[in-house]
Amino acid sequence: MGKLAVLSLSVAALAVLIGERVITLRHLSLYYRELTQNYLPNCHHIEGIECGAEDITILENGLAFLSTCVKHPDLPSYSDDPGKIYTLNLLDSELKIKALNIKGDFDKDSFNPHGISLYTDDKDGAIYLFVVNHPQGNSQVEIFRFVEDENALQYIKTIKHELLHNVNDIVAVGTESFYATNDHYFTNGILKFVEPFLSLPWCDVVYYSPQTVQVVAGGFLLANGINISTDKRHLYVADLLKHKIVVLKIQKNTVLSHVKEVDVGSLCDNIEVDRESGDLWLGCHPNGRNWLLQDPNDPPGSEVIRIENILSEKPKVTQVYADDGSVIIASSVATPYGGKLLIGTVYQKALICDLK
Ligand SMILES: [Ca+2]
Ligand SMILES: [Ca+2]
Repeated sequence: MGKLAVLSLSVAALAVLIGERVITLRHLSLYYRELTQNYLPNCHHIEGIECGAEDITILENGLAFLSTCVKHPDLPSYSDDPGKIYTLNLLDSELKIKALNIKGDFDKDSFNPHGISLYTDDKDGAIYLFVVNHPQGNSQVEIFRFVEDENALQYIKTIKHELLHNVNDIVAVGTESFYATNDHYFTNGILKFVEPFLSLPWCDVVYYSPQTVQVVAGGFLLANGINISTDKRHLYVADLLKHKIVVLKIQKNTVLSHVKEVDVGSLCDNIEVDRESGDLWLGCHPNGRNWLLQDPNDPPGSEVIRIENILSEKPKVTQVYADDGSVIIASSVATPYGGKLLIGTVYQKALICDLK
């Protein structure tokens, strides 16, 4: 075969590959999905949140913790300040955020908080906040103890490990142990782009304890939010690009079995679990086109999805809220408390609404 023929065949094969990839990626990113507004009553922005509250979680007593101002080179940033953790008392009608003062030998200037998880120690009632942190673009997990009467966090320790290379979210299961999602396999910038381009299902879930660190689940296209059932027997993992919530049964800390996957029809980010009903609440990105283009005149929208009876044969998946980005951009978490719904975003505002 002549050189020209080989070249022509190679170009044709590459064109077919790229064409196939473009079609697949448009499907995975919900590129053409149109959103119909679905509003809740009495929605207000939370005053003082202007650069995102990527993850939010709430204590039983109504005190919400907000992880704010995460920065990533591919995302808009509305502030040059380092990230902060705020509390918000949902039982207080003023709804004023308060920054948590961090005590101890901790570098606040490079704090870049992402996913968070609270853990209450049954032995002494101490409350721990686990925070995914990306100082200088790295990935590590910080453990703090919450000092309620000072509205402060006492820094305890930083956990770094080669398996915790692209951590997005965590769920704490002990005072020093947790499950974490990695949202990429590669750490190199170009390979990080190639990975979703080729739809490589290489993201995983890692279990960490001081004694054991290991990958306990894999095969995710983009593992994002993670949380645990109220009886602590099941893990829920959002595979954002598969539009699914994956349910895993915890046999032992390091042995998980795959139970099922529930379709959500959206690019879901963090997962919160209602401690009374066990329902899952998901902050989702309804359309990847707007997410990729980041056009200020047509910004990414927001969507909140609830899953009831996830372990039953017929889980009920309901869209609770949807907005085209005119009220709130790029929702990443939603969590209910006392008839209200608190919605956080990756890099913009936070919203509170009545659920009825
Ligand atoms: Ca979380
Ligand atoms: Ca997330």
